[in-house]
Amino acid sequence: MNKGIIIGIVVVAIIVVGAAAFLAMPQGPQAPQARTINLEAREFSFKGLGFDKVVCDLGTSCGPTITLKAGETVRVVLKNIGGADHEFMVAEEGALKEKAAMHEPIFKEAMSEETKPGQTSTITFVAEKAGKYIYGCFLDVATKPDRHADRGMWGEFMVEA
Ligand SMILES: [Cu+2]
Repeated sequence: MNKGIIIGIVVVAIIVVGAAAFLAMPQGPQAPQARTINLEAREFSFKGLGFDKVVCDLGTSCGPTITLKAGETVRVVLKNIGGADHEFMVAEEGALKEKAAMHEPIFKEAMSEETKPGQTSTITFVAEKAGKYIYGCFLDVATKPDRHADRGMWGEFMVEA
C-alpha cells in the first residue's frame, strides 16, 4: 500500500471515531424550558391558573395574575371558548387608561393573533424586563368603543427581578 492511502485511511478512521465520541457525549445544558400557561378566553374574562370567574366587579381584572422571573421564556396557549374573537397581549400597566396607545406588546412576540371562537393560538416570548405589566384582550369586537379589557378581560403580569 502506498503512504497516501494509509494516511487517507487513518484520517477517515480518526474522523469516524471522533464523530462517534462526539455523538456519545452527554449533551450540554438543555435550552431553558418554556413555562406553559394555559388560558381560556371568553366574554369577558380569562380562565386559567386556578382562576375561573366569568363576571368580575367593574374596573377590576377578570383573569389570573401571571407571575414570572425576568428572562423567563413563557409559552401562552390561548383557547377561545367564547363567541367572539379574542387575543392575548402583554402591555404597559397604563394600557387600560390610554385607549389610543394600543396594539403594541411590551415584549417582542408577546401578542397572539386574533383568535376565533373554538380556535387556539400559541405564542412564545421572553419576559425580558422586571416590572409590573398587564395582559389582556384589546380587541373591540362587539364592544366598540370599549375594548374587551375595558370589560374586565385583563390580568396582572408581574415580572420579578
Ligand atoms: Cu377579547
